[in-house]
Amino acid sequence: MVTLRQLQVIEKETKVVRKGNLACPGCQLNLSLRHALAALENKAIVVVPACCTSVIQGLGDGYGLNVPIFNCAFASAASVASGIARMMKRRDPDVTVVCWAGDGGTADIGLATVSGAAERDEDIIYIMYDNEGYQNTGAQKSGSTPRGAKTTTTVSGKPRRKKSVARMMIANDVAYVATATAAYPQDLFDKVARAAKEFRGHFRFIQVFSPCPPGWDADSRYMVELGKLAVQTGYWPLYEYVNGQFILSKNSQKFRDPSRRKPIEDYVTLQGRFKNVTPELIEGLKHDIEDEWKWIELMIQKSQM
Ligand SMILES: Cc1ncc(C[n+]2csc(CCOP(=O)(O)OP(=O)(O)O)c2C)c(N)n1
Ligand code: SF4
Ligand SMILES: [Mg+2]
Repeated sequence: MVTLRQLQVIEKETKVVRKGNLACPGCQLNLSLRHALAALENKAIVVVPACCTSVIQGLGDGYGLNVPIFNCAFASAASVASGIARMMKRRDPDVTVVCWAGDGGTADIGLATVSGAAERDEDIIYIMYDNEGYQNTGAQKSGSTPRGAKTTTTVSGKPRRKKSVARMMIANDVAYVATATAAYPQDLFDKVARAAKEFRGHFRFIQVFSPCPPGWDADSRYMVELGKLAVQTGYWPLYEYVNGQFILSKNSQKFRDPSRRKPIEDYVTLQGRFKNVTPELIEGLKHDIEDEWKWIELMIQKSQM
């Protein structure tokens, strides 16, 4: 695993994400971008549909990100990235083509093209940063919003569970699938580096949990803590799916034992989006976490067969 010191040096050298860009204070998408793109050694082309990243990148020639960026319409992102990857294979095969899209752009609006690119095994890394809502347009619900969370379109709390795109990708049996979060930067960096180096030539999917202060009605000072609590409560398990094998990541291993998980209340009480929602919804959220871990146990068992 990369050390924190090494990561700091790499980020300083690559300078992929510039300081003073347009991200809100505490934005974990901004940190996710920094740690993930640093792993690509300035050899990436990034395809970005409409989302907060297209604001962070800046206007005109861009000043927030130091990478070539192609902005495209929402639903086309994975197709556009596929086309660029096929062209780059001839022109400069060292370049990694990344599709960097939000959860709304991935779980909902762009799902058809993501699914198509996965099935065709296109040579791209698809990174879905997951801030659990359409945050750029004022915190509407997305398919990836969790049960219980209030958004401007679910004012009493979302009544249904979060859609898992990572699980859909595993069901598609793509070469590399992982979950990550900026709160564990070394793990995030290593997963992107691994996807880029070991699985070049194939479709790779990484879902990066990215807390968002305004969208979650939470204080920016708690953002890294929320990323850690998401892992420590079992809400956001970190894993990889590699060549058909499911691997629970080091930072999530001890939470296989439910008694070692922190209570979900520690996580939800730091966020206004879960305030004053019914106890049934919070119970439902706990049930969703248990259900996710039952699936993880099945995946581990299957991998050991
Ligand atoms: C086809 C289309 N529909 C709607 C919009 C308006 N729009 C721009 S950004 C955005 C939110 C995107 O949400 P997500 O993909 O989760 O990214 P986030 O804003 O959370 O970073 C929406 C709905 C658009 N630009 N194009
Ligand atoms: S709205 Fe959320 S995701 Fe978007 S820039 Fe602000 S903190 Fe980041
Ligand atoms: Mg979003």
